Amino acid sequence: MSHYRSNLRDTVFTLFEVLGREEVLGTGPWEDLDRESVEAILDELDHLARTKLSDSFASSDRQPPVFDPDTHTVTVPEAFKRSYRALLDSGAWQLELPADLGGQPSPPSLQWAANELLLGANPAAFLYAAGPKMAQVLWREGTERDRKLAQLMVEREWAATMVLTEPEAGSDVGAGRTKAYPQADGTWHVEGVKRFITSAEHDLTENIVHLVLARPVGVEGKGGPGTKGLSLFLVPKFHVDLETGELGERNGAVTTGLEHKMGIKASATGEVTFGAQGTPAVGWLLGDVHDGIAQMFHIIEYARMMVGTKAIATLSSGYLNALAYAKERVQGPDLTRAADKTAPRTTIVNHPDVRRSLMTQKAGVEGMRALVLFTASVQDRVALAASEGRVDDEAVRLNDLLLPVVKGYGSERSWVLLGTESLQTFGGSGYVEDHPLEQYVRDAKIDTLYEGTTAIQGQDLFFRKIVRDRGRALGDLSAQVQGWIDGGGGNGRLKEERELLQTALTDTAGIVEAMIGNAMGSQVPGQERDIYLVGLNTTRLLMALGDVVCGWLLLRGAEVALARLGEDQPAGEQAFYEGKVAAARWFARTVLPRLTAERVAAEQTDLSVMDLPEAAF
Ligand code: ST9
Ligand code: FAD
Repeated sequence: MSHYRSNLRDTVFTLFEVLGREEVLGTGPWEDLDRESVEAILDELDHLARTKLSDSFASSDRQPPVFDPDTHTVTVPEAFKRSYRALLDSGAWQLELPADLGGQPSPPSLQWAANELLLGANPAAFLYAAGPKMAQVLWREGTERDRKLAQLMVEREWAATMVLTEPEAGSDVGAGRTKAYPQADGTWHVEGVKRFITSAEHDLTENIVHLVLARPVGVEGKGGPGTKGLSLFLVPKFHVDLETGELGERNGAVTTGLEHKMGIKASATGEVTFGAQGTPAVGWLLGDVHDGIAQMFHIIEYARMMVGTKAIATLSSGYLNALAYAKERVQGPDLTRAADKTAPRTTIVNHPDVRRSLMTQKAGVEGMRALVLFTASVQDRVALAASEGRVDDEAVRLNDLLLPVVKGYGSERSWVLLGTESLQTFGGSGYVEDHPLEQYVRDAKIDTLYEGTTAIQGQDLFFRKIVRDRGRALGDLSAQVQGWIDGGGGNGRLKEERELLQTALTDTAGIVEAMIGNAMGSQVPGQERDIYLVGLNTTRLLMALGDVVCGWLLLRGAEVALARLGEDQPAGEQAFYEGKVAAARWFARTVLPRLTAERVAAEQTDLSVMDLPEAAF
């Protein structure tokens, strides 16, 4: 049986009953899609996820890809290759590509609903399959030459990597030292060592295109310090005849080591040396413009959404595995008969503490699924406007605001819930390889780290998405939440929850207010260190905002579910809607009240921890 347990019913509920996605189907670039066809696509991918795609999940963890240091090659296990093939053959990646690049355009809300299934079933396969999608960046940002490469990447299913990190440049990408030297023929020679590169080397595809950030040398006004001095170079593993697609000599971009990781072992993470093996690493400048960090951020934005979705997908399967186990595992008497040594033993799902844990998992994951799909629905607006030659500025800003929440909050909450609740539900059995939980916990830890750690997401949220945006997107989001609170839906049955959400919204606004006050205070000469007060609270704000958005979306779902509960329907549907209401109430009553304490902590933050000598830690 597959390790992967999906929850398509909740996805469909969120897409259509809560977020009204029919609105965008059958319109503009998506005129061929309707609810029925979208559900059929999801059904098919769900089947793939629970069969061929997930088949190699555990085996490729136990026998991961092997690196040969003599040939600098990586061999991927055969079972994994079959899963990868099935993923590509499904054509799921085409949903994300424009028609002129061989895609079958679809709304981002459908794409992310589909991606949850694929990422939950086999995240490493999804990562290797990034090539055709990354080709989009070449297609959008590139010259005719780059566009030819993009077409080859799609037609020939070449893989691609995003190459930023160096030993001295992790979060601080601008500290990168890799250089690029211009050549007389218009190409560049890239020189340097990059590390931690996902899909750096493997035998799944005939070619790999590396998208590399490096500092151009000898070009006036370019190549200065920091991220703005970086340019983006396309460096293929094998040289390519762009007219015929024929592969030439091996290029000088060579994998010189493979990491031995805690999790996601099927995904090969390598050190890549550019130009140090006697062969130059020849590349060319994307779009012939020196705009590297902005170009790379097109990929990073996608990848941050992807990492948050991956984390949540894993938690969802973790919860459903835990739920199934809790319904079968018999242990101990019912608490009401604890003193009676002859009392019958009960399944653990009947113990209050197990119920607390299961409902905490259910509410957490369903709230975060709604967060992902709500963000994707904002991306629907962005894409729809773009297809009409417009920019929906409000949607762009809101999406920008939500991305660090999806990535930062999504990964943190998912990993903690996976470990403290989903695995815990299994007792000692969760710790051994008989169940997927121990692998889930190892595999999901990376999500709080790559594509910018949680600290980076918190800073991005406050400094870039709130302060630099002058609070516009946050104001818009708050107004949407407030609008729902004031709307009074739910027929009086969500009154207490509305009040709890109101308090949580006010408390989160209080945290923002305290931080803005500190940021402004730091502008006063002599008070520069007040900016530390902000830095001490950026992660707190990230998590608080995530809680508010999830609470709001869960309650919107509960409002819909309450209306449906009055209708005549099959028992399974009745139970589903009851579960939606219960999860929303649980989240409102047990999670949201904590934000009052977070606000107090934010308001009471002082500089004492910054004044403390290092030796005192
Ligand atoms: C990694 C990969 O970890 C792990 C998984 C592998 C996944 C592979 C497969 C992925 C699938 C890909 C499919 C592709 C599909 C693509 C479809 C696309 C169509 N938003 O604040 P400043 C820019 S990889 C947008 O001064 P610092 C902006 O241009 C490693 N742009 O930064 C800005 O200029 P301006 C991941 C942003 O202080 C400029 O940067 N590593 C944003 O110089 C400078 O901004 C990391 O993520 C943003 N949020 O540098 C590094 N932020 O201001 C984490 C910045 O004029 N570190 N820009 O607009 C950071 O993010 C740092 O904050 C820093 C700081 C490097 C940006
Ligand atoms: P550091 O930046 O050294 O951070 C260490 C700690 O300090 C973290 O807790 C961090 O939050 C904190 N910190 C650092 N700076 C600040 C600050 N200014 N304020 C507050 N806290 C801070 N990179 C690629 O380019 N391409 C890839 O494909 C890729 N894949 C990866 C796959 C794996 C399995 C791994 C482990 C990493 C991968 N990375 C990749 C690199 C990844 O993006 C970085 O590891 C990540 O950005 C963090 O950098 P770092 O590891 O150097 O940590």
